Amino acid sequence: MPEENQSVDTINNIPESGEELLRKIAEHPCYDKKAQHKYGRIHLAVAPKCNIQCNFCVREFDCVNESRPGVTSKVLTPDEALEKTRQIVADYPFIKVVGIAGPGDPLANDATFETFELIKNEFPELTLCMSTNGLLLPEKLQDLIRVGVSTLTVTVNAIDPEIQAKIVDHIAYHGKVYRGLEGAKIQVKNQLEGIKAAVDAGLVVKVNTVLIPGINDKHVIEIARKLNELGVYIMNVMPLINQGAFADIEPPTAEERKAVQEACEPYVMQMRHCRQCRADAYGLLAQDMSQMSEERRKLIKIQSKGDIEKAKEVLKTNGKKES
Ligand code: CLF
Ligand code: SF4
Repeated sequence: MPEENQSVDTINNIPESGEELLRKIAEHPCYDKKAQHKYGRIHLAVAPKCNIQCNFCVREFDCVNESRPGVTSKVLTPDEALEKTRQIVADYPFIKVVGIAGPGDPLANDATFETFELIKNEFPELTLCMSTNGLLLPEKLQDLIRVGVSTLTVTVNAIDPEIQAKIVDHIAYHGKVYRGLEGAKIQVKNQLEGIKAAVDAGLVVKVNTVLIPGINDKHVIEIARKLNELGVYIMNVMPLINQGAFADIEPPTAEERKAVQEACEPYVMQMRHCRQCRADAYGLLAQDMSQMSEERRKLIKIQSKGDIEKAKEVLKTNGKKES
């Protein structure tokens, strides 16, 4: 079994490829393990509301399905998010991906679409990325395509509604609250339909699965088989961080998680370098600059600018040699 997920140049199952999509994947730090040391992402925390209640979620913190549990990101308006993007992309040109990953569910917040539209108009070359619990995916997919999202993460913790009902307490859907199995059936159906439609539309889909011992650990392999059928590009098996109603469940060990990833690998490529970022993280995955001192950030800024100057010099010299 390979130790780490493959890189874009060894993968052929890109749905609706094309040069532009290949470039986006090769520059996406979450989708291509080789890109993680070269390219960064900025997360814009514009989406505070959520429409479901996972049993491991404590609402005052960021969404646990994509972000690091136990941290709270400051919510921005779409205009503030655009301004932040302007500043950060100018200072750190290695940032190629703009993601919205919470603090709640991005599809449950109109600000998500407004923000993507602002970013797409000003920075058409950046990759737009989003993560969701998938409940609203079938009905919002066209809007996501319209605003230019090309890489999408859906959290799928179970495809069997009986298991899903143990993980999500209730959902709020079209003005009504559905509990237990009833809610789980709606969510699983929408997640799977939404993923299929997203893949068919040419988005590159990643699935996050929170590994919860005693609840879905034996079931994750069935999820992986289904993802293969649906054409999902990559799967990220994340360890449970026990909080909320699941505070008493022991999280999986590193070995247990590795064994699950190896069992899933034949069906869908595995992501093994996730950092469980904050909903307001930016920089390289291993170097969240939202948590750095001003001095350290300045140093990275100088280095990035220096790299650009050096690259320009090289290009000039090469040009002279050729002429
Ligand atoms: Fe952000 Fe997520 Fe897009 Fe990456 S993060 S929305 S796919 S740009 Fe990446 Fe962070 Fe892991 Fe997410 S390391 S938590 S997988
Ligand atoms: Fe919490 Fe995220 Fe689940 Fe919503 S989808 S309840 S924010 S973990």
